Amino acid sequence: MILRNALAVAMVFAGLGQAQATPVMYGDRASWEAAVGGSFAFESFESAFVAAPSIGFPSGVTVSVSAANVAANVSLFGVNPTDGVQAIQNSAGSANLTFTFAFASPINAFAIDILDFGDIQVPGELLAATNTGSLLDYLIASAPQANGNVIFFGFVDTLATFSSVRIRNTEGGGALGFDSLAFANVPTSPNVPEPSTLALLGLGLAGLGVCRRKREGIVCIRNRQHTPLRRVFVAACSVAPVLPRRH
Ligand SMILES: [Ca+2]
Ligand SMILES: [Ca+2]
Repeated sequence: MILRNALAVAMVFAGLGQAQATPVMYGDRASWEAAVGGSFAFESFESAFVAAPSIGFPSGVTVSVSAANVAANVSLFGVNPTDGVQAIQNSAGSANLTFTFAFASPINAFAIDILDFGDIQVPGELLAATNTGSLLDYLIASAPQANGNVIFFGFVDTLATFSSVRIRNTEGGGALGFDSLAFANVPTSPNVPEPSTLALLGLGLAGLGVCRRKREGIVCIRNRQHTPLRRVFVAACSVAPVLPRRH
């Protein structure tokens, strides 16, 4: 019983660490390239290909789209390449048009130019997610935007790798294109170090002690000013009692 509660408290601490692990976002390509140390793979979508729902490119990325096909594009509806003479696009205009960029091996850094989002003058959002959940419907931009606009979207996940990125347009109309994809798996030093499993267990036992004292009415954490650490203890106490008991 004690061990179960301790593990439950440790899980609360582990969850807290993950909640703090938000990827670092970059507002421009130069900053992103500096962050990854100038070493990254690059995909300009210049290779010859036939429009299809899913297409593999020479850099190792596979691009899939939720409606109709990924198509090559040379300046169509304001979708203008930002590198070379070709971009990829879909102009089906379907609701929740979603592009997925999948990688042959895990990465932790991603950057791309998004072309011509949100120019049909209706409300909408451009949202991003990683397959690991480190990004979950992250808001890149809101519609409306001007015809032919280019939005840079780049981030580095400092705590975990991922193998795909999904970009979704809720606007429900218009074309959407991409060019100048850059990606890398770079060494990172987390901003918030995660405690080791053993340390988590120790903290869990400490949290359990507080819970027991609280139940006995000696100390009531809720009546005190809540520092961040106390809030974790309170969260742990609220989790521990719901575990099944061994009789
Ligand atoms: Ca290109
Ligand atoms: Ca357009």
